[in-house]
Amino acid sequence: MESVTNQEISPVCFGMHTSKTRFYSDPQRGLMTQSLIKPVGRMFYLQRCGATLDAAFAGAFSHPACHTAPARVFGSDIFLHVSGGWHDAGDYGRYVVPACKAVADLLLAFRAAPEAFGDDWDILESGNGVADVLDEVRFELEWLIKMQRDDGGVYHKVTCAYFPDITANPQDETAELYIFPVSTAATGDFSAVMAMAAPLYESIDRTFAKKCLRASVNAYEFLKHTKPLPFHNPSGVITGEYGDESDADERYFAACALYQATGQSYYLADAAALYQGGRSSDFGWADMGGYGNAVLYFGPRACEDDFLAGRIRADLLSTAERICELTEKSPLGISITEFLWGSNMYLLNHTMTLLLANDAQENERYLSAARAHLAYILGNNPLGVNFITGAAESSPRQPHHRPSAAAGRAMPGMLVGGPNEGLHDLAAKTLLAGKPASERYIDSVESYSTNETAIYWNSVLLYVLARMSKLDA
Ligand code: G3I
Ligand code: 9MR
Ligand code: ZN
Repeated sequence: MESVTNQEISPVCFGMHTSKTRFYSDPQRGLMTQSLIKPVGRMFYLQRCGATLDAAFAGAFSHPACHTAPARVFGSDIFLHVSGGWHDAGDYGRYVVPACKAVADLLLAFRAAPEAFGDDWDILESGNGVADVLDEVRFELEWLIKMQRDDGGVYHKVTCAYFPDITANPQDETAELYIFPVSTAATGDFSAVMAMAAPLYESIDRTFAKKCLRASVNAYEFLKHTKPLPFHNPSGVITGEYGDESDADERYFAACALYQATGQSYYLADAAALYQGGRSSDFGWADMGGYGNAVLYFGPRACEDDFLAGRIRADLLSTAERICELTEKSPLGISITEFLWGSNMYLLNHTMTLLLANDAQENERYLSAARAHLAYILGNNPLGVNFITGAAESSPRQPHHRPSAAAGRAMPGMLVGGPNEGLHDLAAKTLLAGKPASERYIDSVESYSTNETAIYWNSVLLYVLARMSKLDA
């Protein structure tokens, strides 16, 4: 391993990043990781919807309150107030399922490495005595609560029917907003993250913590008497679908989180019945079983079902072993073998598994694979691209992200999706067809399937950065 000399490290937007991230020694790696936490965390603030983003905090990305009109419950004459939350990605949709993945990542990150999270992200709430990551998550939780019906079911998403022009600012998207039907995946995820949140906000605001727990239980009760309700876009609606044919993992996640929050054996029995073994160990927006495992196994409440805890542990360790084998065999030094839409997220989800496995049983092999994965994101990849905007000379400058396209500059601190072998957009089809899968990425505003950004990609990145900054400090 070569090391970067100090002369080779050039500060770009916010720190010591270089396209030569392929080679860096331990202290430099620690510093790099640390300096990325704030911009990557601030991205959530900059994605806020329904609130004025003041120039003092948001600079070029300031905007008046957007998407504040009441939204029509699809197919009805009922209008509801559901403002707030973060814009999902390069579009302005707000989708419950991926939002819950983002919240789960951020809450797990705070739980595992609270010292990595300051009250100094230069957001509206900075300096209020609460870690900014918790202020940010609360902003999302308040919106999520508005997406719940009185009967406990949670609407799948609120979006327009179409995407606006790529240079539309948030306040420019004024087409009618629709609230789409309740799905059981959204309801399960919602129940889970509300239960995760309740104990964390207990010492900050008891009333809010109680509200989260009530909302969680209400969603859970709805699930108990409701058969799977998968979501599909109605015809004529083209905004994100986030469809998921199986809600068993979301139900499991909710049972695990409610057991942690309440200690009631009723939820633990449900978790044991819903546990799906190795099939439920992932951390994708459609695969939330890994979060159930993490929440149940790592406490703080000890899992009273020793058998279940043992299976989760074995599952976690064997998944980590498999990830290590793939990493060690791979010419790219990473564990993913296919490059799907958002490949960078899949890679970081694996990194999260490695870090959790290391918590269950310390193993240098897991950490070394985790470091290799983060190094890939920071530039040690076939394209030599650092996939985080503003982080290095090689970072994306033309993300498929409307506020960036409107401002004429990339919002900093955003992880792009990365190589996608599927060639799902015209730029990719035209320019990348002859390339190997790992090089099917283009820094073009046109390429939504390789160069978009998303809250639930940033959230897992933030988890990894927070944990690695501690490990490499
Ligand atoms: O699950 C199948 C897998 O079984 C199969 O082997 C593989 C090969 O084709 O495809 C897998 O499905 C993929 C699916 O994601 C799950 O990974 C689809 O090909 C792929 O097209 C799909 O991409 C999703 C994309 O929306 C299009 O629906 C991305 O995961 C998702 O992150 C992305 O999300 C968009 C929102 O819709 C709108 N907002 C922006 C956001 C980010 O681009
Ligand atoms: O801009 C949209 C992006 O946010 C979505 O992730 C993507 C996939 O659903 O779709 C993008 O919108 C494109 C649409 O699907 C097809 N016409 C071109 C749009 C990009 O400007
Ligand atoms: Zn908005």
